[in-house]
Amino acid sequence: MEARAAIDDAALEREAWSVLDANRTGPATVPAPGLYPHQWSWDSTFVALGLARRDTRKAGGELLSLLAGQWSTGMVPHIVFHPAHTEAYFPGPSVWRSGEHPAAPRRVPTSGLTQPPMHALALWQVWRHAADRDEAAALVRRLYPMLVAQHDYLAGARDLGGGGLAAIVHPWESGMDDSPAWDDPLAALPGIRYAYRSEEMPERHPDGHQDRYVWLALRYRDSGYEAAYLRQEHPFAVEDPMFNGIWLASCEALAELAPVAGADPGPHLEAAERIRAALLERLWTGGVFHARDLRGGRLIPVCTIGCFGPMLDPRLPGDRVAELVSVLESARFMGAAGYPVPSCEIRAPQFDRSRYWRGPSWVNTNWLLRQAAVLHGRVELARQLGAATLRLVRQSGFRECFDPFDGSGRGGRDFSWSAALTLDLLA
Ligand code: 9WN
Repeated sequence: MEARAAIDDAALEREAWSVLDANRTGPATVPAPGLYPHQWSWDSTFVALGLARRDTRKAGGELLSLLAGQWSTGMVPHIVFHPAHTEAYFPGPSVWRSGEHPAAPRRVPTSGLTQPPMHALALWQVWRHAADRDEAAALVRRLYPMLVAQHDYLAGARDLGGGGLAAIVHPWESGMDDSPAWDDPLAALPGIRYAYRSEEMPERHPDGHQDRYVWLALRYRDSGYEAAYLRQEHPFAVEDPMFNGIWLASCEALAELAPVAGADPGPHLEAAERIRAALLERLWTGGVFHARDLRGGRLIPVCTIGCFGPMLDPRLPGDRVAELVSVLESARFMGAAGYPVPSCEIRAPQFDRSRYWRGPSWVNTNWLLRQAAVLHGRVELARQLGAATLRLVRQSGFRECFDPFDGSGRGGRDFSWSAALTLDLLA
């Protein structure tokens, strides 16, 4: 295990800035040099959140650059490709072929999938913390209609279950790609023999899921990225509590931002209420929220970090918050991890301390849970989550994720959201 000498707050802050500076290409920040050389959607929202207290212009630039990739359907793509490195990541623009789709932007190549709608939540933080109120108000006015279009897209094109929640149509859309929550829906896909020769497939997912990921993306692309195809045929459709919890929190954020943009907050509060009711009705069981597999017609049993997403709802009833917190603090998650919060419940057979979303702790999900704890007045929980996250980056640097037992780093180095959210935690 690698461990660094103790580092004080000022030095940690300087290191975080130098990672973010090195990862900037123009107005956009890439998640990690080499590994992810483009702009990723939820990564950029975490970068904007980290920049929010210190540099409104850069935070706004990050969001604007990402939203330059928004489709006319309102869909915000999960990757906006950097023109200089188009094929440096697989699957690149030649796979997605966004340029051939009438709804995609003409000059900005993008993927055809989306990611958790953190954007309004990020803009709300930028607005709250901005020193220059006029500059921040101008930014809100510019971004507000784009975010309304994003939310309308989710409500209109992604309510595949008809119950008021948005469905993800690919594991990449969850941001938690190889989470064990998607194992069963992926296993149920028809026999897949795909297209791309093995040497074209980076060995990022040694379990063979990469074949299924690419197959699913190509099925959707070949439908013409059609909403009707998603409703009627697409074989992967899951209501994820993290995605929907974030969406709900972003609806609340849009309600806060609406008056700044001269708009009525009412519709956003109504949307939040609809999502809240649907989450409780469709995903709540056994004291937590579980993802619902719409094609398999059942709740997915494994409990992951995603099960706590609806805690981001400021109006989640107190008894539900209490039940969620007791699972979170138990030996299933924080209680048995030296470096919380593991991305999968420790006692699950699928738990793997070293593989991405199958066990390691992540700075962004820790930050989201800390945010939720603050919202619900759980002061001690918020303190613990903040301290544990800073301990991880102090010990192992701004890694992509961390072993939940010994805190050693995993995945990419100099990872942007780990650096950016550290800035927020230090503020
Ligand atoms: C696919 C960029 C992204 C994050 C995701 C993370 C990982 C990509 C991959 O990297 O996903 O989108 O290649 O595995 O799981 O959360 O947005 O950092």
